[in-house]
Amino acid sequence: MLTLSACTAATLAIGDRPSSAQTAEPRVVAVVAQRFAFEPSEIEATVGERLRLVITSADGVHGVEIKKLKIKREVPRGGEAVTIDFTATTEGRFPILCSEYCGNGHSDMTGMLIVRSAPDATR
Ligand SMILES: [Cu+2]
Repeated sequence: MLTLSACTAATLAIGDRPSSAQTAEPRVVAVVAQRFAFEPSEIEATVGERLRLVITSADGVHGVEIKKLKIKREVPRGGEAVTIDFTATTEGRFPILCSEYCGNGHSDMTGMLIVRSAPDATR
């Protein structure tokens, strides 16, 4: 009887330990779109990392487009958040564009997603 309860306790202790590596939530990056910039304008990630962009507009309608990742979403006026989940699978630099015409500076409204290779130390 004593042996059994000790064993159960040990099992529970291991089970309670969070396995952060496998069940990690995506890293949340809050992005504000406004005429005529994204803030932050650069988003850094490592290959394999899950990201959740939570994008709000500080003024009118904007859009978020990352062509190479086939991401294109409208960001409505009024501050309603648009959530985009994705995994950074490829190393490189991915331009972020505003996909909704928002005024004279629209074409200057760009950002950059920078995906770096994962350091060996984390493997
Ligand atoms: Cu815009």
